[in-house]
Amino acid sequence: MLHEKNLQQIKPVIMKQLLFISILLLSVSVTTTAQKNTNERAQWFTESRFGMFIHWGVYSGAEGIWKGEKLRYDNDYAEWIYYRNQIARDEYVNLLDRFDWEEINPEEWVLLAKKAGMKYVTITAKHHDGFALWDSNVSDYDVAEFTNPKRDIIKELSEACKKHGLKLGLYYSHWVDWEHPNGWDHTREIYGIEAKEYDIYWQEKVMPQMRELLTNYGDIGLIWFDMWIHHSRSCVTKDQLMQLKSMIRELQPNCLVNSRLGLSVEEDRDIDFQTLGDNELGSKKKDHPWQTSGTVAHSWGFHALEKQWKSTTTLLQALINNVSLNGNFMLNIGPRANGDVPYEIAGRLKDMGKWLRINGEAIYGSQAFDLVKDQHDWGKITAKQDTGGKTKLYLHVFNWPLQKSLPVTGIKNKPAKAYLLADKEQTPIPIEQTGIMTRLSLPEKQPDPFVSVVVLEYDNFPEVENGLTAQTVYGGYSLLPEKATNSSGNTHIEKAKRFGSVPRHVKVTRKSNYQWRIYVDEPCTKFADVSYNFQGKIAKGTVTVKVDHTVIKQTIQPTGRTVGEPNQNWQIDCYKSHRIGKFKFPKAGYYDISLEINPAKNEETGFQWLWLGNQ
Ligand code: FHN
Repeated sequence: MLHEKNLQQIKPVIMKQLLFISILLLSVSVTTTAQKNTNERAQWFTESRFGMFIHWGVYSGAEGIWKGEKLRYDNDYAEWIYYRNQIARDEYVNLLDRFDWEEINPEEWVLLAKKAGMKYVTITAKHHDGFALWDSNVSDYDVAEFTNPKRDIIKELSEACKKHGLKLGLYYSHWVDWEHPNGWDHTREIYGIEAKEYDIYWQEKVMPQMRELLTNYGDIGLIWFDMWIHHSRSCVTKDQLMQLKSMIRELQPNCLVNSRLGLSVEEDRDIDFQTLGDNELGSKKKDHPWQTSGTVAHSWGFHALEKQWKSTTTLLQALINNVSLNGNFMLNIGPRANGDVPYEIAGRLKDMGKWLRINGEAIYGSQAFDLVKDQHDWGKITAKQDTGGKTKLYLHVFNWPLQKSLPVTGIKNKPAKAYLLADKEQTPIPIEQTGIMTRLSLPEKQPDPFVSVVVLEYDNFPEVENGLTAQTVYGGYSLLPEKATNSSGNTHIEKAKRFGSVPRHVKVTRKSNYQWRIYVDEPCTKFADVSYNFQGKIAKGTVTVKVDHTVIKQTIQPTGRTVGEPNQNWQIDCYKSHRIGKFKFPKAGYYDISLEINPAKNEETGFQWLWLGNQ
């Protein structure tokens, strides 16, 4: 995406697009270093990459339990307790008696965000329960009404953000509101609501409350709406959304708006960033800004019975994954009713901050590189390019290779320099460049307990060769049907089933061919194994592997069945690896590998993968 040569080729197209976009949007600009399709006002957002989400409100006092009963519904979103446990409006606010107002200090959350290396903070100004965390003149269902002296959490947080140099984001539940008599409550799926009734809620609560938030709290970095379905499937009309968006643009022209307003980035280019599903990490590179909001455990609001804590490594890998695909990560804290952030969350955030203090260069302002996602089995790559074209690639090594040799497949240029980002001396890491294989001899010890980062420096943007299956860290090639550059016959990939006990595969019912391209950096011999499932009783049909002029053909063998889950009568078709034979790769270079599966008539073979390995 940063490729200079590509940029030259597509310049006329880009110019046309630029003209079109700038007519549509006065604020759009594209530079060689910035992510494409990013509104000018969203530059800070893509630079920042890492933010804090705060779910805190009346529900924090319930801690996932109401009158001794655990939250109903296993998704365990503690902030849904009002709706799930069918609590009465006026009884719900009694939970505020549990709040320790002496202790509650939003500045602490901002300080934690700063320690964690986060650049913005987004708080639930109003969640689905309809309760406002600010002093609202629109509704008395607000924090000021229930505190003495009156508190205004949004004001306190906005001042703290300003003081410590973080951007402020406000979550506002516009679609769902369980408190207002005309708001959307999912029970209305049964009993319905007239459009004009719903508009009363919209005009008398949403619009004036949003006006308050946009007027009284200084610069707002972003408004985070939370309609997780497209507006066409909801009771909210496009006109209502446009009315709201226009007010934001009028009152705070620099404020970002996310796609959960109910409009996708594709349909309305004025939407600043796409919000993926809860905890849904990126799976492909996108040129517009996007973000995953994620939790450290499962619930967003504090839940006393929470058990599923993700490790710091998992959270860091989530952040890195997203940045490697041009995305952001906003990680949630669910403070308690005294403002405390649970240790399991605060501890992990501080660890992430420590990692970012050393490796932040590979995250902030970094973006996706040109190689396809999941090219390498050892980790992810992020990239940075300065205006002169000098480029740094950051190799985030998730698994430090035991044999200390790291293969990077697909880059034609030899880096000018390689070193560990954690190493202030920048001690050179030996590099061997053969064709499009960059091989690094890593130091014995992994420098970081979570994720170690190796920097590759190039004088110009490196030239990339895509379409290859990369060498795995232990020297083999995992040739999966989805990585084939060419295929014919049956190509549809069946998803893994039964919790992965039935792996991803292609159902082959007629003659089918798959082709891959690999690069071998030294002469070698590799064994070829094919994993398939065949439920016939006798050997029938053929599998043929071809490398250059060597062809090996084999009859398809029955693979039988196996037990997926012991003692549960759970039996599945067995996928077994079959050794096909040995292939020689006499010199360094590209090789095309092809596989033909020719099943017997009316008999199906499930093809999983072809493996070329050393043993
Ligand atoms: O229902 C909410 C949920 O409580 C939480 O706020 C999350 C955060 O992304 N959004 C909704 C579900 O997607």
